[in-house]
This record gives sequence, C-alpha cells and structure tokens, in this order.
Amino acid sequence: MKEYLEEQGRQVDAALKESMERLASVVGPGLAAPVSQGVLSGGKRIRPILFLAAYSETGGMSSHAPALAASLELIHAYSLVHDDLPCMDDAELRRGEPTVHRVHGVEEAVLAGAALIPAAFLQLRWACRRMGSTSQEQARLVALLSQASGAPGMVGGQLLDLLGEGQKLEAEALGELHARKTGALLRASLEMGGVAAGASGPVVRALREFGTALGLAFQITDDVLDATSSSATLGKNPSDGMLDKSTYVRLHGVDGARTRARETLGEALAALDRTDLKAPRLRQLAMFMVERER
Ligand code: GRG
Repeated sequence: MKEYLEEQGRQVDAALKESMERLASVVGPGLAAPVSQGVLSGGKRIRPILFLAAYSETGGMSSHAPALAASLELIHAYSLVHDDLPCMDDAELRRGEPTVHRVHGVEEAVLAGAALIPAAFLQLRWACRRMGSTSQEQARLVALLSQASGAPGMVGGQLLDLLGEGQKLEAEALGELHARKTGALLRASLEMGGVAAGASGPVVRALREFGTALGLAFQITDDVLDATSSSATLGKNPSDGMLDKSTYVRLHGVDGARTRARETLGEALAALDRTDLKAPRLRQLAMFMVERER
C-alpha cells in the first residue's frame, strides 16, 4: 500500500507541477508563488488517488488520467488556502509549514485561492481533451466537480461549519455538514473516476454510495486525529477544541468515534459488495483512510 500511494502520488505531483507551470505563465510572478505553495506543499493527494483507483478499476486506460485527477487537487488546495485565512480558521500551520497567508500575505492568499478555482476547470477540460472524453462525459465531469465544490457541497458545508461554531450540533446536523464540507469532493472523486472511464450507471451509483460513506468515515477519523494527535504528526495545529466545533469525538468520545468510523467504513465496503466490482485498490484505500495517522 505504501509503495502504491507513493507511486500514485508521484504521478499526481507530476501532473500538478505541469499544471502549475502552465498557470505561472498566465498569473505572473506575484501569484505564482502563493498558488504553487498551496498546491505543491505536499499532502496525501487522497482525492486524485481515489479518482485514479476508481478510473482504473472501472476500466479506464488513459495515461492522461493523472492530469484529470489533478483538477480535484486544485479545488482541494484552494479550499485549504481559504480555510486557513484569518476570517476562517486563522491557521498558522499547514502540512508542516506556515500557511500561505502567513508567508505571502492575506490578499495574495485570497487571490491565489480564487485563481485555483477556474484553473481546476481549465485543467479538467485540458485533461479531457487529451483523454479523448466525449462531450457528454466532459459535461458530467464539470457538473460533478461544480456541485461538489460549490454551494451544494463544500462551500455550503463550510457555511454550516461556521454557523455551528459554539453550538452543540446533533448527529444529523453534523452528518449533513460533513457530507457537504468534506464528503462531497471525496465522493465526486470516485464518481468522476467512473464517469471518465465510461462505467455503467449502476457502477457509478455504487461508487457514489461508497464515496458517501467513505467521506463520513474519513471525517470521523479527522476528528479523532484532531483530538488525539500532535501538531508535529498532523503538520497543522489541532483546532476543533479551540474553535469550539461540534465533532464526532464530542458526540461519541474518542473510542466511540473510532468505532463509528470503522462501522461507516463497513457501510462503504458493503456498497461495493452490492456490485460485481471487486475494486481491491479502492477497498485498500478506504481502509487506509480510516486507519491513517495524519
Ligand atoms: C471562499 C473564503 C472562502 C472560504 C471557503 C471552501 C472552504 C473555504 C473550505 C472548505 C472546508 C475544507 C477545508 C474542507 C476539507 C476538510 C479536510 C478534512 C481537509 C484535510 O484534507 P486532507 O487530510 O489534507 O486530505 P491533505 O493535507 O492531506 O491534502
């Protein structure tokens, strides 16, 4: 698994570097540095890796798939740059380094994050052309990425998160918040893998169900890590307690949240069991996402 993650990560990083070179030539030196820091500062690359696993395990064969996968990481990178801003989580550290606004300034970080959103869609279009995707596939991919990243997904989830600070959210409200804030982009990574590979409707639906449960399991694990890990391991300062956020650890305790994460992982795997999709890599990735240490 370690070698697989490293190899997939290298392919994604190569596609991201190429994407950053193209972007640097249009954004100019003032924004190239903060944009690059946001994108190329490491991270697990879990969304593009999920895309690539779903793509290959549903029959996709194009060597340009990492370029399409990169579009998901560009959206993820923008969300982290903006999430760290003083008006959001006001974070000092991300991936073991000072955050983009601490290094380059708040205005530059706002603009760098904003530049990454259209860049992600241009990256998607660029990759689709190289992969020979049909116009119908391209339209579905654009719709999936838009819904996952916009108000119905990540941005709407972030609003629920801000509104929920200082309140005790119950399981249902917390579930909706995370299904949108974190779950939507993870789920879209899987669905987009299936769509790009030309997978059948039932297979894409199974990926969607798998992604829905996996997104939740990933977030519960995130809450456990925030409550139990150090800044050195996480590469960021644990912040849920300080920001008075509702979390699964608050609802169930650390052990209860760990149990809930494993149960939800079981629900994710069961969604794959209901199809004839064996998908060993997706299963391994799902287990890694719940057992991870950072
Ligand atoms: C528009 C100003 C403005 C703000 C919006 C959209 C948004 C900011 C924030 C989205 C919230 C968000 C950052 C969700 C993701 C939560 C999460 C679990 C992040 C960590 O993901 P990992 O563990 O991180 O994959 P790495 O570093 O490995 O990439």
